[in-house]
Parts: sequence; C-alpha cells; structure tokens
Amino acid sequence: MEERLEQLLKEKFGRGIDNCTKMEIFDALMRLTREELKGRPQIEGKKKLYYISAEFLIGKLLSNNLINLGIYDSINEILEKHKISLSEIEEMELEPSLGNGGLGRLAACFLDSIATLGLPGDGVGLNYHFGLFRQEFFHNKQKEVKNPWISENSWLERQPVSFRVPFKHFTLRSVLYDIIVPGYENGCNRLHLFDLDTVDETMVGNENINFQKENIQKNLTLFLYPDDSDVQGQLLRIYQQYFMVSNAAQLILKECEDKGVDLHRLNEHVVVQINDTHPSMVIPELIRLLQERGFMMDEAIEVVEKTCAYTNHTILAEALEKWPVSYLEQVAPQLMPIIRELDARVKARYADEAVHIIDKDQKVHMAHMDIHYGFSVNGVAALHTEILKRSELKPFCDIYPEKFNNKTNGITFRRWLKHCNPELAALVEELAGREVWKDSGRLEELMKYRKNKEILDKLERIKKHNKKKLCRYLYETQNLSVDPDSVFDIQIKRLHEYKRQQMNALYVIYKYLEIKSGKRPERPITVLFGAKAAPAYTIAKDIIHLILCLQQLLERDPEVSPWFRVAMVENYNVTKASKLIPAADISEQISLASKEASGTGNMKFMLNGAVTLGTEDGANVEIHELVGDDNIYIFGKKPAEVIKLYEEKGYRSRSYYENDPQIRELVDFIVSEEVMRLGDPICLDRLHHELINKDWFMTLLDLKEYIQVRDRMYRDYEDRDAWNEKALVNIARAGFFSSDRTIEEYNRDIWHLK
Ligand code: 26Q
Repeated sequence: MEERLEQLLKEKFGRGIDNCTKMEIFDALMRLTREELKGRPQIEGKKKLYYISAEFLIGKLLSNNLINLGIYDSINEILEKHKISLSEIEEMELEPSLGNGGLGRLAACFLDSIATLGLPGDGVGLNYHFGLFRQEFFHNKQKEVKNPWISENSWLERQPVSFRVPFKHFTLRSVLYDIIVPGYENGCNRLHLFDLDTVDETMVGNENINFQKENIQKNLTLFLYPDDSDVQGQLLRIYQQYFMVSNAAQLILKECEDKGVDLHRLNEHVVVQINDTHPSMVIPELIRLLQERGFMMDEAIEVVEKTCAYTNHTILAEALEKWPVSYLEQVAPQLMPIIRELDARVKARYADEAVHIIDKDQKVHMAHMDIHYGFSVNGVAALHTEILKRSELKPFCDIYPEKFNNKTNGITFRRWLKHCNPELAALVEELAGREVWKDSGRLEELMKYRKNKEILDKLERIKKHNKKKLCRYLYETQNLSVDPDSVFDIQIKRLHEYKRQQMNALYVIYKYLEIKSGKRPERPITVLFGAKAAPAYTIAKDIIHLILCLQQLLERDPEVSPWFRVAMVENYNVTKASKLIPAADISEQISLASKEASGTGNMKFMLNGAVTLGTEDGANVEIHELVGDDNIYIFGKKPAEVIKLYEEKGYRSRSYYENDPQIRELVDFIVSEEVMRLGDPICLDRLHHELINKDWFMTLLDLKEYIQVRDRMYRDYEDRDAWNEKALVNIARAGFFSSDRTIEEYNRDIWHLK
C-alpha cells in the first residue's frame, strides 16, 4: 500500500510523501482508493433494488471508503510514520452538496447498509452542480451562496450511458455519473447520478443563487430544491423530477433488457423504492415506457404495481406534494393520459374524494398515486406509522391494510461512531468486540459496565477530549471561544417551526435573564445550533436572526459570557455534524409531538453518549422505551393531546402570552431594546408577532415544562457518575438504531432480495 502511494505521488508530482502538500497526498489517496474500489466485486443477484431519491446526503467519502474497504488503519499508520494526520488530509475533500436533511442522510445510510449486507441495490438521483446553497452569516442573517462541490478530484465517474428525456417543448439528453458505494468489508453497489449534457454553470453569478428559471436546458441540474415560491420555480421542480424518474426508469429497463429479463416479470427482477413523493412520477413513466414496448395498459399497470414501494417521511400537510394538472401538461404531457387513467380506475371504485389522485381542483396528489399503485407504504418510526394509519392516511389504510408497514429509521454506525468518534469506537470495540460493526446488538455488552467506575470515567474523558477538539475547530473556523468544561447542549437540524428552535431560543433568553438577576448556573453552559433555513421561509430565517443576535448579546456581556454562551455554526452539514455530535452532552429533540416523523440526529447523539431532552415524538418514543425513564428527559404534551388540539382548534398562543407573566417576559425580550439594537427590527417584530398571534407549532404550550426539565437536567449533570451511567446506557441500547437492522427489515418485508 505504501509503495503504491509513493508511486502515485512520484508519477504525478515528482516527489515523495515527505515533500508533498496535503492536497497532493489527498489527491494520491483518492486515486489509490478508487483503484481499490474498482478491484472489489459488484454485488449481484436475481433481483435488484433501485432506491430513487431527490437527495443523497453522502458526506465526505474518503475516510468512509477507507473504513469500508478495511484499509483505514494501514493508511493511517503509513501517514503517521510520516507525521501526517489523516484527519487533516480528509479535510481537503469537498462535501458533496446533494441533500438537505434527514431524508437525504437516511438514503446515504441506507446505501451503506445495503452494500454492507451484500444486497444488490443502487441509488438513483440527480447530480446537482451547486446542490443545496451554502450558508453564510452576514449582519446576523443567513445569506445563501452557491455551493460548487464538483472538482477534478471528486468520486464521480462518467459512464457511457445516456438517455433522451422528452418534454413538451424539447428533448434533453442525460449523462450518467456513478459513485461507487462499498459495503463495510463487502462488495460494491452504485449511486447513479444523472446530469444534463447541456448544463451551464455560468447561469449563476458569484455572490448569490439567482438564475433564469426558464432556461431549463441549461439549469435543470444546477440546484437542489430551487426556490419554488413562484410558478417558474414550481415548474422547474417538475422538470427536475421528471428528468430524474425518466432516467431512472430507462436505466431500469435497459439493465433488464441487457440481462434478457422478460419485462412481464419485471417485479421478479426489480424493486423500486420511492423516497417520499419526489420520485412518484416513476410510476406513470414506467407504465409509459412499457406501453412503448408493446404492453397493454392493464398489463403495464399490473406489473408496475408489483414493483414500486413508497416511503412517507412527513405528516405536514404542506409537504405532501400536489401538482396542478396544468403544470404537468406543460412539462410532460405524455404522462397525463396515464395519470388520468390511473385516477379513473380509482374513481370507478371509490367515491370518497379523499383517496382520489386528481382532486376537484385539478391537482394531482403524488402520495395517493404511490399508495394505489405501489405494493407497500411505510412510515419511518412506530409513532409516525401509527399516525399515518389512524389519521393522515386512514382512508387508504381502510382500503389496503396489508400495504401499510413500519420501518423505524436507522443510521450507519460505521460513519456515526467508528469514523466520527474514534476514541469511543475503540472503547466500544474493546468492550463489545470488533464484530460490533456488523452486529450492532453487541453494544448491549456495555450494560455490564454501568456501575464500573473505571469505564464511566473513561467515557467522561472521551467526551472531554471530543469537546476540546470541537472547541479548537470552532475557534479556527468561526473564531468562536467555547469553554470545554461547560455542558454542551446541542440542537442541529434543518430550521423549521415544528422542530421548535424558537423554543430553545426562548430558553436562552430565560437563562440570560436569570444570570443577569444574579442566579448563576452551577457550571457554564454552551448552547450550539446548526441549521439552514429554506431561502423563501421567512419565519425560519427570522429565527436564525434571533439566535445570532442572542449569540452576540451574550458574547458581549462580561457578566454572562463566562457562564453562558450560544453559538450557531455556519453552514451546518454532514462534516460539521460529525464534529458536533461526539462532543454533545445534551441532545435537543424538541419538536411538537406528532410532527417529527422520526428524526435520525436523535439516534446519532444517543450512540455517541449524549442524553436526549425531547418530546414524545418520532423515534424519541422508541429511544425512551429502550433506555427507560431514568436515561432520557421527556417533556411536553403527548401526540394525542396535540392532535386533539388541532382538531378542536383549541390552541391560542395569545392566551398563554397574556396570562403568564414569565412567558410574556421571554417573548417580549425578542423586541427588547437590547436585542433590537443588534438586529433588524422588521425581522424581530415579525417573529414576536408570529409567536403571539399564530404559533402554529405551539411553542408556548410546552415552554414552561421545557424550562423546568432542562434546568433539572443541568442539575443532574453535576452528579458525574450518575450522568456517565446515563450516557453508557444510551450507547449500550442504541444497537436497534443501526441502519443494518432497518435494511434487514426492508428486505424481509418489502424487497425480498437474495
Ligand atoms: C415538498 C414539496 C415541494 C417540494 C419539496 C418538498 C419537500 C422537500 C424535502 C418535502 C420534504 C423534504 C424533506 C423531508 C425530510 O427530510 N424529512 C425527514 O425525513 C427523515 C428521514 O425519514 C426523518 O427522520 C425526519 O423526521 C423527517 O423530517
């Protein structure tokens, strides 16, 4: 291995390892890893999965590939001999910007587990050149800039595959790039990313994310989730979706035809997993392509129905995609006769408008099409699936009870423990054995040590080490000073009102005022946030603005700053998550009960020994069951109570504001002179007004209890042994949340591969 590395460096740079820059070593390591990947067998089988997703939030790949190839340690040793740190080399890689949040990261964890289990399954998506925007902070506000991530040295490999995708007014040609996905000590699958051969990066200026939305031939694969607050933006999204699924469907049929598969038996050779509704048009597109190959409508529908399965990731009504018929007519009119036929068959059987595909306003409900014309519908956590069955999708569950099933999300422990937290990973290996990376249930072994002072102290030392590392990173990258002896309380996730970052901010205000009145905490507290807000989501951006103003207020106050600091990390992404999670003491999972489908950050924190402060929501419910009441802090109204409040329109934030002096004081502080001086009065006023008059996600409902429980948590933290035991129990009981377990269940109940 060492010789090969030296050889690669010599050939390209004419120098040995000791005289090369980090970038040159990175370059050679990339090439070496690619060679290794090519040498690994492709996973094969009679039946293959195609996991279609608008997002794949894969993160940097160098270290992960080395780990999965089983050569991380030897490469690390070689570099150490030359006084080079692999973790500095891996910083050179740009993080692919192909995702937004949980759904995209889940797809990435799934690809890792599918290959690790040796199952034949590829991802299919788009190769967005600027991906999701990069976030910068400017005058305490989020600014969006483009995020170019494709360099000469990326993992993309151009394939000799290209399809024609017919739109109403023109036909576009695709080009295919693949990223090889190695399983952990196993063979490889692929991530197929389709691109446009006419894409034009010069459509976008330097300092912003604006571009001509009409020029589809040039812009289709520039951005993930381009702003859709106008019609042009919405049309662009439909163009993207159809381009993605038409390529996917053509690839599927081509691979079948190459293998000589009888397409009447497509479902015996292919299963398509539709990741939320963004790829739903794959259903009518497959039907259309089969018709082109001589199928009758009935035959085509019958086989496609047995091939496609749908995963739902949300119960927020505004995220359930509905597209006007007229938009689809404008983009891909060839699909409309098929969608109309699918709808007509539904309408012939069911009078209930709630299950129709095309509603009376002439909108196409993508999820409805998936449920009628797919064979499986799954939610992503036990509670979420129950809510789908009992309320959100009840009319469908009454028709097709056998289609509904739960698949509680999971995460890959190779990335989210072995790679991101090497010290803890080493301890875990020592206590549970190296097999733990393929058999997550082994983590239970740690339970034996819950009263073992030596092990508990080790856990504490590892956490402290990770905090120091994070402090250094925050100082170097954002000039932030954070006290490694403080409690680290972290909330990192997309910014959304239902996730209630604003409630965390109100706690920050509460604590600030407490300290100002002379009540210091027993130990300094550090509150960290990481979140991007969708560019057109005004209130979400106002919440970021408030947090940044509070950060500045605390920082500048010498009475408060030694005791209490708040910081928002800029441009939160997978790379930053990997540094934040191992350093966390407290994991904030405070969504309004019933609104977070699952959450997966909650699992990553648990696995790294943080204790959850959360509501009975998503997978928090399952974490609670696994660790027991003593090892989690649960607060807030229960899902059933929240659902009832919505049904009865029973929540009035104004009455909480008016009747509770403490709540009023905290909310009013948003527009106090202190904060207004640092911020933009328009944004702060708007947020203040929103909380009092609307507060759709009921922040004020749970605020008081949240404050009490969070304060109790900080007090409990002072009993170090008891706290370390909680951390240990959380790690030991996290085995269930391995994505290997999730994928085994998908395969057992839905895919039936191998
Ligand atoms: C909707 C309408 C129009 C255009 C885009 C969208 C859109 C875009 C992105 C809708 C949803 C998303 C992303 C959803 C998402 O990330 N959901 C998260 O999925 C995770 C994995 O299952 C869960 O853990 C989280 O609870 C869920 O929020």
